[in-house]
Formats: sequence, C-alpha cells, structure tokens
Amino acid sequence: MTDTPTAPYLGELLKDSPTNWGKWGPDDEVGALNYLGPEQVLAAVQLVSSGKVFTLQRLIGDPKGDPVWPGRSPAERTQILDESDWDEGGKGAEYPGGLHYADDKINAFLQGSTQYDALGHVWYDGKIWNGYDARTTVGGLDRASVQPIAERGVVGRAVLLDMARFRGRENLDKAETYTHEDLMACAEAQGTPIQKRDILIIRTNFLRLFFEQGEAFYEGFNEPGLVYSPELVQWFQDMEIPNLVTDTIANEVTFDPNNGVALVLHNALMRNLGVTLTEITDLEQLAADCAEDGQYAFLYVAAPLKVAKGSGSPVNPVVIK
Ligand code: UVW
Repeated sequence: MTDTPTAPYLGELLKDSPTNWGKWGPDDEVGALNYLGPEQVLAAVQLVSSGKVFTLQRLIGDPKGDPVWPGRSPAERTQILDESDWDEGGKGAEYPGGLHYADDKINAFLQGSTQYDALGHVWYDGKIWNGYDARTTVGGLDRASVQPIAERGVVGRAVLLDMARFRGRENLDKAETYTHEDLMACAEAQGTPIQKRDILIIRTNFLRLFFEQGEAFYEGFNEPGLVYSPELVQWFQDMEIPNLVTDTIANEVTFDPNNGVALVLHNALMRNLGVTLTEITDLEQLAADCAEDGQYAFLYVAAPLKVAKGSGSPVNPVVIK
C-alpha cells in the first residue's frame, strides 16, 4: 500500500467533522440504518411495477478470480463429500434407503466478496461507531458487529448512480474521483433526483479491469470513488443517507488525492455518521436495465449473514423494479 509520510492524522483531519454518536441512544449498533423505518419501506414498495428482479452479489469462487482488498485472499471452497465418496473404500456413510449427498465448506474473509461492513469495522483515536472503545474489537466485535445489521435487514428506496455511463465511459479509472455534486448531477441527468434517506448505489465498473488485467490490477492500487470534503460529509448528514453501495472493493478513492490519507470516508461516514458501507457489488445487469427502461429508483432489500462478533458479512442484495 502507498505510504504518504505527510498525510495528516485522521483525528486531526476530521476534528470538526459531524458525528451521530448518541443520536439513536447509547447502545445503538446500526447507525444511519435507523433512517429506514416502515414509512421508507412502504414508499420503496410503491416503486415495484414490472416485477423485474436483480441480484447484486458477485460470484464467490469465480473461475476468473475474486477481486479482494490487497492482503485479503479470495474464498477457498473445499469439497468434503461427493459421489466418489461412495466408491469402493470411500468415506461416504451408508444410510437406510441409499442416501448419498454432497457437502462442502468455505474458508473466506467476511469482507472477501460482496459484503456489508459492520459499523465497528474501522476506527481512529481508539473509538469506533457511537464512541465505543476500540478495545471492544479485540478477539471479535463486542459492539457494532455485523450481527445487529443482519438482524434488522436493510430495506428502502435505492437510486442507481451510473457514474461510468454519466461520464460516457466503459469504466472509471484508477484514482478517479467524484463528489456529492457529481452524484446529484448524475441523478438529474438520469431524471431521478436523489431524495432524503435514499440508499445510494454507485456504478464505476472499475472491477472490469480486475478481470481484464489479472494480478497487474493491484499494481499501484488506488480505486476510483467518492473523495472526502467537509461539504460531502455534511451532504450525507443532511440527506440522511443510510447506506452507500458501490461496485468497487472499498467504496471511495483509496488514497485521498488532497492529503494522501487512506479511506477517509470509511471513518467520516461509517465511524462518525453511522453510514453502512456495502462493497464489491455487481451492477452490470441492473445498470443495463436502468439505461433501457429509465427507472433508476427501486426497492432494495439486503440481509447480510448473522455472524456473531463479525466485522462484516457476505450478502446478495436484491433489487426489485
Ligand atoms: C477496509 O476497510 C480495509 O476494507 P473494506 O471496507 O473494503 O472491507
């Protein structure tokens, strides 16, 4: 990873940045997802008219490779039982009636595929979301793990912001940035302005380069994405954005071009405002459909897995039009 010796400390950079700590009580673990109540769910359901369904998860164990954050490895799936286990001398047990079955397991980073980050996933100054002590992460997240997010689920109106198409490109490039003003301009151009409490789904199609370039993709790793500014953070706060979903590995430009700091928005949005982040989605079919039918707002439903103490969880979000 790039190391910028002059990069300011996050605590200094974000010292005047807003927080939502305490807003939903001293025990809150789902943050801005509290903005999604029955009213938002019912309004989102009204957007369903054609019955078209899209799933946003990338394949786990893709023969072409699984894109992951540097230092993580893709999931390994191991076959434990298959028909060969009932060959002569095989380990398959004999069941009354002649049952045979297949079993397998995976060894995977919980953030190694399309995923929800727990709010306690990142921090600085020894404090995670809602001001909980970062020592609560030792040995597993005792506070703000992915479990409470999984227990409540995520349902609301989502808007696709197709930044690649808006910029007239197949994909955004390494280190390319965009701001909240670009998101609003994209939404206006698509004919669907962003509303308060919308789930934002941003398409860059950057991971196309992973499949095209293989390992070379990781050289000078610096993903495109949203870039920090106090105004952007305030916009997320004013718009009460509950959930930011993208098709990149980490949702924001990896190294802020203005100061060199890594993943500033993970901290300004997730740690401080309680915005849930969802990463590595596959938006290609949905984006093609939106370009065709012009419907950029729709019902979004996601339920990460209930992993006790987990700092994240795989998920297969569903969009219904
Ligand atoms: C890190 O926070 C390092 O990665 P991600 O949010 O992509 O899981």
